[in-house]
Amino acid sequence: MTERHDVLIVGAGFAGMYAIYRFRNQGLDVLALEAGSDVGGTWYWNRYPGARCDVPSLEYSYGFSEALEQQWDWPEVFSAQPEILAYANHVADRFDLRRDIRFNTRVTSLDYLEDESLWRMHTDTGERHEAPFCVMATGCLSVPNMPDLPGADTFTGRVLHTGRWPKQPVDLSASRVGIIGTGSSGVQAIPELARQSEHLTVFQRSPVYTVPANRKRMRAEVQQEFRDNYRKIRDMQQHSPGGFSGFRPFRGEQSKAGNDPETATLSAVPAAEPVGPGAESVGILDLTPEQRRALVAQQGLGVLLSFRDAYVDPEANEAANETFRDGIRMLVEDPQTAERLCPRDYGIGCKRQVLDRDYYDTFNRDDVTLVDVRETPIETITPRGIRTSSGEHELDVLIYATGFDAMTGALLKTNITGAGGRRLTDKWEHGPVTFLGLALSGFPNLFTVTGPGSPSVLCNMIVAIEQHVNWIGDCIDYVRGHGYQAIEALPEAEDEWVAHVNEVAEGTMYTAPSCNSWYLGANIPGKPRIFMPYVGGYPRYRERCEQVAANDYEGFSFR
Ligand code: N01
Repeated sequence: MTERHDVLIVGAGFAGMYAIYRFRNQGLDVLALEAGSDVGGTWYWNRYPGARCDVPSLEYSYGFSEALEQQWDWPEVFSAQPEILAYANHVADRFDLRRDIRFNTRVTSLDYLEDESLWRMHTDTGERHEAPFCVMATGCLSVPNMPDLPGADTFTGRVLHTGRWPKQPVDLSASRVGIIGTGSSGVQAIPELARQSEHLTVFQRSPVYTVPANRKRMRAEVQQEFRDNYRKIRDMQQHSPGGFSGFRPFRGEQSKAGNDPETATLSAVPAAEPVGPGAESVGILDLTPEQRRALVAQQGLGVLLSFRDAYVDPEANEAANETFRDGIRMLVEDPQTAERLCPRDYGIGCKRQVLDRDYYDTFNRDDVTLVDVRETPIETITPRGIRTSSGEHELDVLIYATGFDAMTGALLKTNITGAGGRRLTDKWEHGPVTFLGLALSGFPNLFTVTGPGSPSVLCNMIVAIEQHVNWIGDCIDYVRGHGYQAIEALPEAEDEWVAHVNEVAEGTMYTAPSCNSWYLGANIPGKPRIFMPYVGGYPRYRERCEQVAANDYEGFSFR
């Protein structure tokens, strides 16, 4: 039997949840399909020890409901995964979202029926649904990357991935644990795993530039000041490159938003910590190496993120990198381990900034071993552990913190076939092509929330999600209101947008030849090397979306 709806939504993370609320409120009959057994998306799947958000919770929260803003209490400035998931659950309860969600249901295919102007969906539970509109709220980091290591399936101990952490508590107290990967997930998990396990072995391929996270509890007066100013704060978010207001009530001042997306992200990172010396005016090259080291000794490694020249000038970047390495040498007692932890072949600003709690200190513990797999490569996984070129490391538990097939992974896995039988896998053979990261030519009435080509992961995700869902909701109303059956991005609009996305990324550290990040798809063998998010800043992007809508959806065709 086929169920018929107005809009099908794939995913019930923060994007899917808001889409249900928004579309329902405009009178549409919606159904969301979710592979997990409950809401929360990223925060549902990533339950590994130490998981927390790198955006302040008062900003990483929905702005669509004033009552919600006024009533939800955040326990910490940067909340941990359980709190964020509790918030998602509260939102689902409060707005009765679950009645329109089919859980434990994975979408296996989506086909566009041109004659009927309908999307037909099949699921792994054997259901069939149809709707004129389909919204992919599948998240940017939702398909875990499992590296293809020889012997991987011979390991007889327990295997876990940080992005698919079990719901039941994992007791590691008597376990020798190995972890592969030192990105954001690994860096957050490693100190906790060291505390929880008998022994931890860290298999590191690329060392990381990580800075201490803000660890402050939420003060009632801070939360209240946010509540009192929320409308202004939401407006400030709309004008900030990274979607952060930078509102700092505890200092009795409101910082102005940064000038580029990543530094805006970073400015949110040490927001409650001392920031660099007149960060806007002083370049790192204006300081002597001794002055730079003294600054790090006094203020911590995070201070190096506040030098804007380090993000655009290779010489300044290397000065920051070298000062960072000196900082690691100060923090890690064993000189050999310290050297192994020093990143050398890429610079600060190439990858998503990593935040930690006690990361470098963890390597001063006797029960933690660092294995540099560039120096001693992994030869094979064995039934008992991991054998590198220097010998076997016996393990009871092997954890992959090896990241995700980011931004395109979930969309390509869904088996989407558009008009004329064209498959998305073919359209994106050489990398993702979209108009505004929202729509695709050849795929009428299909929308992507925070898709490739939109600010997405370079922006406060909740701000980006709300903007996209609102735009899509308005667009659906426009199509229906004008009696059209379908809207579709024009190929030339798509080409022009993709060229612009590439142009603004050029010359930044993100696309430096030495940089190999998941932003570029470089973490997945064979994935085309394309810088996927839009780096031109959220306000510029938002204004372009608004202009398209105001001009009767220029760049789209209607049927
Ligand atoms: O994934 P990653 P992640 N052998 O791709 C290594 C968000 N996030 O899950 O760099 C050995 O960054 C790989 O090594 P290399 C955030 O946006 C946010 O950690 O490719 N190692 C790397 O060290 C983040 O950027 C938060 O050489 C292998 C690691 O695995 C994004 O998610 C918390 C390997 C993967 O790092 C992804 O972070 C967590 C192999 N075959 C995540 N394959 C917060 O909000 C891969 N690696 C704080």
